Amino acid sequence: MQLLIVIASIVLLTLIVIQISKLNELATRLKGEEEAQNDTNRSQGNLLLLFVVAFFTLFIVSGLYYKNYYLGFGPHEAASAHGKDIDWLFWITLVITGIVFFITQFLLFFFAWKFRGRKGHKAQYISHDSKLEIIWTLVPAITMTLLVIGGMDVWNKVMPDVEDPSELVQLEVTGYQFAWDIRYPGPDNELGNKNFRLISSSNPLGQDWTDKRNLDDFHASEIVLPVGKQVRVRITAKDVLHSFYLPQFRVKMDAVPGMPTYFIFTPTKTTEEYRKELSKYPEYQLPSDPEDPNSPPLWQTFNYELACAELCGTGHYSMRRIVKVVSQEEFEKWASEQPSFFMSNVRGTDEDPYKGEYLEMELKQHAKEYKAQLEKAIEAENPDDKIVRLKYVTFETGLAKLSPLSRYELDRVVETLKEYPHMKIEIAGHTDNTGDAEANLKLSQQRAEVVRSYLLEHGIEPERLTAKGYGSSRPQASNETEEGRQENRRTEFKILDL
Ligand SMILES: [Cu+2]
Repeated sequence: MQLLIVIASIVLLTLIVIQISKLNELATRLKGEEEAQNDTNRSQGNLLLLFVVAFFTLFIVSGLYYKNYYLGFGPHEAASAHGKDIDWLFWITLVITGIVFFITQFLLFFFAWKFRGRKGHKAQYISHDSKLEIIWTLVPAITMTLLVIGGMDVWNKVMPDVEDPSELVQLEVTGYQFAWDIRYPGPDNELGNKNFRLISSSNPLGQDWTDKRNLDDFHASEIVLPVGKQVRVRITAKDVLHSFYLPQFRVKMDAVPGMPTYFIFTPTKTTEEYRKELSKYPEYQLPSDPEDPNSPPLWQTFNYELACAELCGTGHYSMRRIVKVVSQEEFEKWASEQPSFFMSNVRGTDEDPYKGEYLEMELKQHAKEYKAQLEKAIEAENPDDKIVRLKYVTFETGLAKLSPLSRYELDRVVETLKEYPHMKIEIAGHTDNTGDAEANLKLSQQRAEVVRSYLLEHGIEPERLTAKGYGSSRPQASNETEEGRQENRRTEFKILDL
């Protein structure tokens, strides 16, 4: 239907033009050729003059009308440290080219009017003028040079050499059709190596798990940044060219497959501060949903955003992500809550190269748990609370044989007993209620003895250690569920004397 209307309009317009030209021909024949030509020239000249005046007026009026939507104006002052320099560069370029634009456009239309064809006026031709040539080559060349030098200066602020990248907040973004993968380096602040050959459905970025720096890296669904801190963004792509664009921070960089790029910037305004600034302008008091007058105003729903500035395919529009700028404390809290990709997706699977051994961060975590229990047990008044559970001491199924990884936890006990030379403990073995009670009792006694032997071998005096098996007589949880039974199969020690 729409196409039909367009075609019909074009046909009609053509007919009108043909009719008018026929009319003109008729008028010319009536009036005499020369006079008619003069009339046309005058009216055409006047129309051109009118056009340039209307054009400039609308140009200026619309510019003023929409000023609070522009980047670099009103509420949209740059939200990054270097952004002011970029805005300044834009402004100075706009002013210089703007002046030239106004003068040349005005003269173009003015001359068309002034030198229109008139009776008794003849055209003059200047075929060559070296002086003019020199002037219009030199002036733009000098202006361009000055602008480029200014631009280089700003460029160097966005691409500085950083000697110690660990001082920076780092993150990596990988563009693909049609989304971004966002990776943070985790507590070690170092991004681990990647290899495209390792990319799989369970390893979307191809992280090399043998590089230990990868183990604490986490993937995020949005970009969160602390205010006032230098941020270094590493930018890559998996398939085609994308472009990482953060308009409010005045940073934009192409994401090139196979060739990581980066930039550095410092956010200077939190999301909340930006919203507050917007709330001062009537344009942002309007409801965010035009259909619903009760929806929150635009300023309240504002978010910094990441867009892809490369037309990378049909789903290009969906490459939008929210960017949040928060205080340093909020950032640290958020970062500490993000689970490592390796630990939550790869640990314990066939792709885990550390299967059957503890990672350094796990050992740290286990030591922390042990220490917290020990402190509590030492301070406890009630003798029944003076118990430390040896969570990471395990046995082979049905046997009184320590699993190899148990030594870490047992070494902690050795250390404790050396630190408190008068401490006496009772090592207690417990089982769940599956199987024969008698056998359970025996097994738990044997297991407690095995732990005792380990401690003896490591130089602890025998009179400080007793071993006792309780079988299934002291469950800590219900024996109905697997989790409960697991909870009940345990080894602990009780502090008898300090
Ligand atoms: Cu894209």
